[in-house]
Amino acid sequence: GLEAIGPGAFVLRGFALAQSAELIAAITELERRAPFRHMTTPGGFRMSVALTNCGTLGWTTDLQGYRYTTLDPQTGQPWPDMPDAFMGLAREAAAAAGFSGFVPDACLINRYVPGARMSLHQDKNERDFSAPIVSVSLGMPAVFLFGGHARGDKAARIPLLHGDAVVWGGQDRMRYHGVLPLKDRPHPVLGSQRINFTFRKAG
Ligand code: MD3
Ligand code: FE
Repeated sequence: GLEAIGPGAFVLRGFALAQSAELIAAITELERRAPFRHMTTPGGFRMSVALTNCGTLGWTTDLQGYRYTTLDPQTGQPWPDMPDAFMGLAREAAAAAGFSGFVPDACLINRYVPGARMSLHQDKNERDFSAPIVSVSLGMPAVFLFGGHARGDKAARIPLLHGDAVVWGGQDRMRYHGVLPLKDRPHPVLGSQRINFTFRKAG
């Protein structure tokens, strides 16, 4: 089912369920080469979410700002290649929501533990805002905040569960969004964590 949450934003419930075991196995391999780490925001705060990346470009933050890099600043090595299965899943989700031809070059992987959150923000470090963004959630449930085009606009609360995919494009691409602090509702496979994949065309 395709659930519209905005004119260009769609939840695809359970879209990634059939591939969840494969995704989880791939993370184990990816984090060997690019471990999850807590980055620092330009304002000097440690993010409660731990992250890593795969694909040509990886999203990073430090005191100097937010940006995409081809090298992992922690290892000096290129970010791991994006597995074909990730690319396929992102392309299929985008196409199902009406965005055919999506070719992501960046996959940010966020890891939340109980209490971790993401405050309201816009994604604006990408070169081309005409491409959609695809996100896939695994593990513990989260409450996603879907706001408007101003930080103070009222935000809708959207539960995101293991296996759900969301596609955001068009006039919804620049909306403020965030994630409420995670509750501890352990998942049978992933335990007390939530993993979120965010696929973007960044370059
Ligand atoms: C809605 N991550 O890493 S992904 C992020 O669940 C981020 O980890 C969240 O926001 C997470 O930047 C949500 C989904 C997402 C990404 C981009 C959006 C939602 C969006 C752009 C516009 C509106
Ligand atoms: Fe975001």
